[in-house]
Amino acid sequence: MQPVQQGANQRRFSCAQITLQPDHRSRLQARAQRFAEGARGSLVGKIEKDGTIGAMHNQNSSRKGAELARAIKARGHDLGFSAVGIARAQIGIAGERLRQWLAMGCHGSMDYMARHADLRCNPQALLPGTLTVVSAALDYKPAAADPESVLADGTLAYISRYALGRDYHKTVRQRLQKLAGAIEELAGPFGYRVFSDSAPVMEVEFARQAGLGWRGKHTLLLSRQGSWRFLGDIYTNLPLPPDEPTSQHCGQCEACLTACPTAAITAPYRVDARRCISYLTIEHDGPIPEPLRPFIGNRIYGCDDCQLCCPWNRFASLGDPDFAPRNGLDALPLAELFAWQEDVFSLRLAGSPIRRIGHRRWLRNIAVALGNGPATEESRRALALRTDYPDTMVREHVVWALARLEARAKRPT
Ligand code: B12
Ligand code: SF4
Ligand code: SF4
Repeated sequence: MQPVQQGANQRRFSCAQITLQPDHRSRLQARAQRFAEGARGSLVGKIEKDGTIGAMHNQNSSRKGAELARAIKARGHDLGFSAVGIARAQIGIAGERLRQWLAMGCHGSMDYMARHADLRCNPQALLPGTLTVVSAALDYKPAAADPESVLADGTLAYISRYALGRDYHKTVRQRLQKLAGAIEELAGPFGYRVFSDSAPVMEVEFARQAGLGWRGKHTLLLSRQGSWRFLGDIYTNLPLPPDEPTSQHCGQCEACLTACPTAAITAPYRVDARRCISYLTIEHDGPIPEPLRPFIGNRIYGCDDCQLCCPWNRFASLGDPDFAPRNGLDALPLAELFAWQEDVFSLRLAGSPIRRIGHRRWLRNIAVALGNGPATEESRRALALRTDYPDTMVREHVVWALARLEARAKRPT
């Protein structure tokens, strides 16, 4: 959900390496290999000339690799990750599918998805020497107001479950950094970099390959413990043995396709971001297309409908306490949130992922939700106070919302 950011939390591989020439790259790969071999005796892994990863050779190395992998998973669980698995740093057919998705324009205005497609498809281009991906999941289901009740009350704001508490980018990466530290204790110095929605990495695909779950028809990673999980990865030069992917358990179910308010899941395993409320309210910077506005309801930041309806989420556990709702964000009146001035917005949402969208998109989204809600005096008054707001886009949404409320008020009951 984020444009590329080069994190500072990498060791031994510097950001500059991303643009290195091939001869430098091969020297680095050789160095990465020496790290891996030196640190763990006879463990061996090899990047072939075409970028594919060679198999590990001797039995001794397989046994040591398996022991290390087990220890990494145990440390991951100690750190609060609900699942940790290992994948080879190769994305396979997912690369082709990503390109098809881009060719269809499904990324909308998320230019970074197209710009960094090559890096996303090729872990070794993002971080030379990468052999293995340690994929981890952190649960976020919060103890919050009942989502269905909030969605059904047009005077309240619905905020995605994932955004009610602390910004997960920070939590997940900090946790992965600790896991990397634990791996260093186990294996000695090694090359790595941690990511969680912070760079062009195919996080769902690696989680799937690493056996953390299967891909739901809504495209998210799904497991027997549901999908309320953030994902993160450690790219590493350690040649660890990959896990087996799990089998698919969506069966004949298509509940998420039916539940999606804007029909954004245009086929199983395909989300057209241009129609997705998550994209429209978070990623997209311009006006929200008018035909889609009525379907947004009171969702002012992201959307959970394709997960709320998923039968597997009945088995989800409560998530990490970092993601517990802050400032009552799970059920606040729209009119109250719409009245926040920019300084209040910044203050109340410090440390929240919501702050990333800025005050302007916040007002745009709430205007749409007020326009979709009941035509109360309170909502009309709240909108009327913003009719001379300096930003044209916000004003246009306010005018649209007032017209909707006017039309609704006139309609015979
Ligand atoms: C771009 C993006 C978005 C975009 C596009 C979503 C999308 N489905 O592509 C938008 C803004 C819409 C979005 C929304 C959300 N996102 Co988002 N998003 C990302 C991001 C940055 C990249 C995803 C990506 O690569 N998309 C490109 C397309 C091509 O990939 P894809 O849809 O997954 O398509 C693949 C498959 O469908 C497959 N495929 C195609 N055909 C077929 C056929 C078969 C048979 C099979 C098996 C597979 C298959 O091929 C494609 C390539 O592998 C990731 C973080 C990351 N770096 O990976 C987070 C991420 C996927 N998002 C996440 C979350 C939480 C969400 C939301 C739930 C947030 C919210 N509540 O509002 C929604 C859910 C919407 C949805 N149903 O996807 C989490 C998901 C965690 C999980 N359990 O999987 C991630 C992993 C972030 C994180 N670090 O935790 N997101
Ligand atoms: S997040 Fe909402 S709009 Fe996007 S695909 Fe899921 S249900 Fe549809
Ligand atoms: S709602 Fe059904 S089809 Fe969609 S992800 Fe869940 S189990 Fe799969």
